[in-house]
Amino acid sequence: MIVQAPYRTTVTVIGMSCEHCAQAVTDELSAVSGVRSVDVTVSSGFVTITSDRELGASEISAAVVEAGYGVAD
Ligand SMILES: [Cu+2]
Repeated sequence: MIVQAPYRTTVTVIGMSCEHCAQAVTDELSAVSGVRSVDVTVSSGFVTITSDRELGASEISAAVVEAGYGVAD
């Protein structure tokens, strides 16, 4: 068995204004394979994703867009 420390990725999401937005982003990112948990701060837009594997910028962006928001460069 290989035990690996989880990866943590932080992105800034644009356009969230309330807890419903945060939930939508959390739900979409949680559906990405390997994602363990998602922590969203609506006021700053900071989203920290904890995952079992290294996540690609494009798949994170795709999930955020699917939720209806965008990722800051
Ligand atoms: Cu909202």
